[in-house]
Amino acid sequence: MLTKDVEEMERVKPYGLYYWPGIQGRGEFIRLALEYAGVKYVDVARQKNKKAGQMFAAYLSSHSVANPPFAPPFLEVGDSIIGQTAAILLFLGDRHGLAPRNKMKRLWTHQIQLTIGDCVNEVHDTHHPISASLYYEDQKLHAKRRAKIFREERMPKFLSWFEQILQQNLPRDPRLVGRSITYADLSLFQLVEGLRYAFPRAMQNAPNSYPRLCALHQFVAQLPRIKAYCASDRRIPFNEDGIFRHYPELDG
Ligand SMILES: N[C@@H](CCC(=O)N[C@@H](CS)C(=O)NCC(=O)O)C(=O)O
Repeated sequence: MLTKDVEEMERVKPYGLYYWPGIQGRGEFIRLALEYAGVKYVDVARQKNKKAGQMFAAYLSSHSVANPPFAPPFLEVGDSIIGQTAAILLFLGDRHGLAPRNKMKRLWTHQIQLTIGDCVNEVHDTHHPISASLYYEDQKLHAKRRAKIFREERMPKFLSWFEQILQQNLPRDPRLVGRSITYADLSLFQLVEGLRYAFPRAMQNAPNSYPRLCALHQFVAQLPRIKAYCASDRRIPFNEDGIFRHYPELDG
């Protein structure tokens, strides 16, 4: 699609974000980017009208939709639909100054986002290690085992990598790529928020172990638009239906 076409569509209708209405989940990475960019959007499934729910279902099941998304979140841009969190952010980053102009740096930002997504998948699997279609109660034993390995091996591996790339980019300012804020910084903020909610004990020592990561979290939390968003009722509180769930038995 030509940039001019996208601009024209945005003028006519705001972005439509499609995501489950009761949780932050993966939709939150998109909400944070839209909120920080100050872009108009409709959180479609949270609108109190029947049509919104019907449209959500239609996009996921209709054979008449071109490029149908496999799963939410997906973003409606004019007559087009973009699925996959990292692809949506790639699009928004380019369109709203949330990514570097340099092609290789844009690709690097995308790689970081994909790695954040990998970590999010592993967080999800701590409470649903066998299948997302089974209740947590039916996979509690495996969840305990999986969560221990996540807390002790995987989480430190991911967080050390983020700490290292923050140090390599700018030793003083907490930014992942270049000097300006990118969507990856916003997403990393959300990952830290989620990990602190889900694993407060395991994250207790994070400020000592990952000082740059925690500085980035603090820095993003203080950005006026993010601060205002987090204090608003547009921000859904963490809960035990989402990806980041606090089950004390999984926190060691
Ligand atoms: N890789 C996709 C994952 C999408 C995904 O797993 N979405 C969840 C909600 S967070 C879902 O509803 N999945 C339904 C399914 O996989 O059948 C992304 O990052 O957007």
